[in-house]
Amino acid sequence: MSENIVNKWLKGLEKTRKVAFGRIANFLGASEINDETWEELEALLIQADMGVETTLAVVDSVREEIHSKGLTQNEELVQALKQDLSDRLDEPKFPDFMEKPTVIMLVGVNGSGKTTSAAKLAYQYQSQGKSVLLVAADTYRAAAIDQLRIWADRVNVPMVAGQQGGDPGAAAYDGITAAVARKSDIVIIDTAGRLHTRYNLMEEIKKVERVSGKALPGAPHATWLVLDATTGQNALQQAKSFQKALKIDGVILAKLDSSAKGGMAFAIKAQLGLPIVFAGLGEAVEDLRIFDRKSFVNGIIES
Ligand SMILES: Nc1nc2c(ncn2[C@@H]2O[C@H](COP(=O)(O)OP(=O)(O)O)[C@@H](O)[C@H]2O)c(=O)[nH]1
Ligand SMILES: [Mg+2]
Repeated sequence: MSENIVNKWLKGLEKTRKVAFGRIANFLGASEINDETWEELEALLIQADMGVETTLAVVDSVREEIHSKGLTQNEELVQALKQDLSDRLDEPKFPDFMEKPTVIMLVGVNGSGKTTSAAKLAYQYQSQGKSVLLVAADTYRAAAIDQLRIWADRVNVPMVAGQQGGDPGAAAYDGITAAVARKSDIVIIDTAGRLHTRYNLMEEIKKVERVSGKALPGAPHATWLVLDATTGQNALQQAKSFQKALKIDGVILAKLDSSAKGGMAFAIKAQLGLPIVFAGLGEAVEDLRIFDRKSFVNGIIES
């Protein structure tokens, strides 16, 4: 992996490392391994928004590893912890699809990072030599359509937008139909995160999902939930309600660079059973990266 990418992860995870996990390396480096070590480790992992269940499992398994191997050096503890944490996350894999066009739908609450991530994804797939079409299905606010248009122009990708105030399902339908006609490889649908009070967000998004399948059987081929990493454990509650309504295939963890709560990555896997496909490590278009567990763990724990 190039030094540039390693640095991006280190920089992007600076807050999580400094506020939470960094202190783990510090106190491990300073003390003998004893009962207090485990209690302190437990407290720090919970503060890092890892979730209680995952924290207890991590502490138990690292303690077991240390005892069974008779490890006494703190450096060995750090390595055992890193290995355990890494094993709890999925192997990185660029999400490639066979279907043409492949329809990817992004969902999530308002402000989580959907529109920005849609543009960054367009950039990623385009960099892989794929032709991409962006669809603005957040039709409730003119500003939402304009925001995606600015990004589409910036990454030089065509965009299909619904009518402002129109039906988001119709926007998805038109977008997919246009992509079929243009022989695009990838369609990325940006959806709304908050709707006018008389609509129900989940019902509306379910409709976008259903209508996509009418435009192209099998679509959407992937539905990714965009979560704001700064919201920590709260994001998991949101995720559960999206999972109840839709078939979610993975998570885009946006704003990791603004967050000190990166520990939630472990809770996403453990509590939701979802892989993290991409991570947002900054605001620039190239700052969306495949979620790489090794870089992630090295980024949160200094050694
Ligand atoms: N630092 C940082 N900011 C992000 C990231 N992703 C999104 N944002 C910012 O979060 C805000 C909301 O993003 P937006 O895409 O409009 O969210 P949406 O309402 O879900 O569409 C914007 O100001 C984005 O620039 C990220 O990975 N890092
Ligand atoms: Mg948006």
